[in-house]
Amino acid sequence: MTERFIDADPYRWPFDGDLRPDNTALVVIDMQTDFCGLGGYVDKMGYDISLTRAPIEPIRRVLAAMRAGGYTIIHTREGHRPDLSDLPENKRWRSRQIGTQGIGIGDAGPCGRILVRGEPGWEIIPELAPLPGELVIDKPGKGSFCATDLELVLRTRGIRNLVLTGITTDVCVHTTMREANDRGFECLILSDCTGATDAGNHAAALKMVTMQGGVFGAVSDSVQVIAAIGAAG
Ligand code: C5J
Repeated sequence: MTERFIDADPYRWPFDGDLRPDNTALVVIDMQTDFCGLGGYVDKMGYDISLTRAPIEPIRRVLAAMRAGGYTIIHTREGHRPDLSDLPENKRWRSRQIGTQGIGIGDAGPCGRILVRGEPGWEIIPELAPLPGELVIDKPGKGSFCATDLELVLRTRGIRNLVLTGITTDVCVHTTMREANDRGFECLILSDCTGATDAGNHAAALKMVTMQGGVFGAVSDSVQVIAAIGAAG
């Protein structure tokens, strides 16, 4: 095996240098209007969407490079069935406590019903739209493995390494990274390809990964990934 590594903290990733297009996937988490667009859920809660928009351009570059390299690309979307049968009552209640009073997940907002499948706000932003044939995982929760077929898809394709990008660093990206790590996947999170609703939470979430020799994997960025696998677009 020819070893290939990406410079990362706290170790060169992946741990054994077994980085190939057929065992590695790029996961782009929840780059939906509801999390980074004007009038979407994060905007409606009163958070600064420039923080969740910051990763768009770096993700676009990594996406282009990994598409060109023949890597598997996986997009995720957080959202609920229109009848809200998969929306836990406590999740809905909590979402109504912040921002425009009384309006939360499942309710009508400027981008349609918040985090409801098929609504404009739930769509992936056009800049990062999936190409035909790319995998899209719809998930009702924060983690990408809970109540989805993501693990089955990864095991079926022989994918072992996951490069994690998207929003938000401290919520859906971190939950997914932890779920993946516990299932034995080798994970890399990219600092400039992720963003949170709070800059301190973003930094803390990245730091957590680096503890204990890389307790959930390793941290790198778009420049290092593109340097290791080759640029495109
Ligand atoms: C949140 C997400 N923050 N995609 N969702 O509710 O991180």
